[in-house]
Amino acid sequence: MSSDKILVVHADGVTTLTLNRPEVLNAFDGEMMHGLQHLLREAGKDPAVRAVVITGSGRAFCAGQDLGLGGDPNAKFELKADFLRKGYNVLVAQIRELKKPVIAAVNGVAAGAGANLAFACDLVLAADTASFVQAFVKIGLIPDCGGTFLLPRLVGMQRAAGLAMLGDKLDAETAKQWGLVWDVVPSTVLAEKAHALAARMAKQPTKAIALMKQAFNASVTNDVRAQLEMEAVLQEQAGETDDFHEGVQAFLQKRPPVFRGR
Ligand code: T3D
Repeated sequence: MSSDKILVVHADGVTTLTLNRPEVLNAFDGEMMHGLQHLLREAGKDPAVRAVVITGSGRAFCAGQDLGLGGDPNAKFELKADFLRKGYNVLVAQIRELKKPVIAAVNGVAAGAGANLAFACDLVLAADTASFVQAFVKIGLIPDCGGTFLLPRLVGMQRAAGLAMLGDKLDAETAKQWGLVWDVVPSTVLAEKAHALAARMAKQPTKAIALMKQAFNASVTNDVRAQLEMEAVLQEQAGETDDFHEGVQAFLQKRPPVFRGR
């Protein structure tokens, strides 16, 4: 599937997916949604891809769902549960379960599902000009795209409630202080820094990173004993990888490891 609504670049083991509907601040229509799902599936299958970056073109990261489909300001927006089941729910599960790191490079405003798409990623790198808005309340909706799951876990219930129920814009620095963002960089160098971060992660032991994601995902419902047991099982799997062998050899030989993601 190819579409100019998502630009794709492969370099240094990194696939960069750029949401490309700048005229509507990269809001999702059906084609962009299914295109992103398809490209994430492809990235998952390709062993040469060891990290993924999601970013936006123009001045926004993503303004969530396209509210203007059809262009008729009087049109009634029909909203059914299946829309989320087949759309954002699939997307969030794909990102959380992708056996590779996913970095959101948030280049501007991230609103509604666009904000929660970023928070679903493993690391969020934000431009100093970026902002985050749980815009749902302004149109009578609840946070979706994983927002009601992710926000309380990332920032605690008070801040999650404030963000969701007031819908105010949060600037990038505050988002970092609150734990929503890994780092904030000048907007002029965001793309370069995001690529460097992803390229670094693409050289990490990819299978171990996949197992970390599995363990982190499970930790939100496991008790400590279940989580300890999971660590034992997953560590055995990590121990069976070539990269573990390489890591130990490199340590003993006092040289940097060369991980191949196997
Ligand atoms: O079934 C379901 O659909 C459920 C799924 C829901 C998921 C959701 O994401 S719901 C939330 C949807 N998103 C929003 O409510 C955000 C709407 N946008 C805004 O609040 C503001 O645009 C921003 C805060 C993001 C940015 O504000 P600002 O002042 O920087 O830009 P602007 O002037 O509002 O927008 C620029 C253009 O983008 C404008 O078009 P124009 O006038 O230049 O022709 C605006 O209409 C368009 N745009 C922005 N967001 C959307 C959009 N067009 C369609 N859909 C959008 N979401």
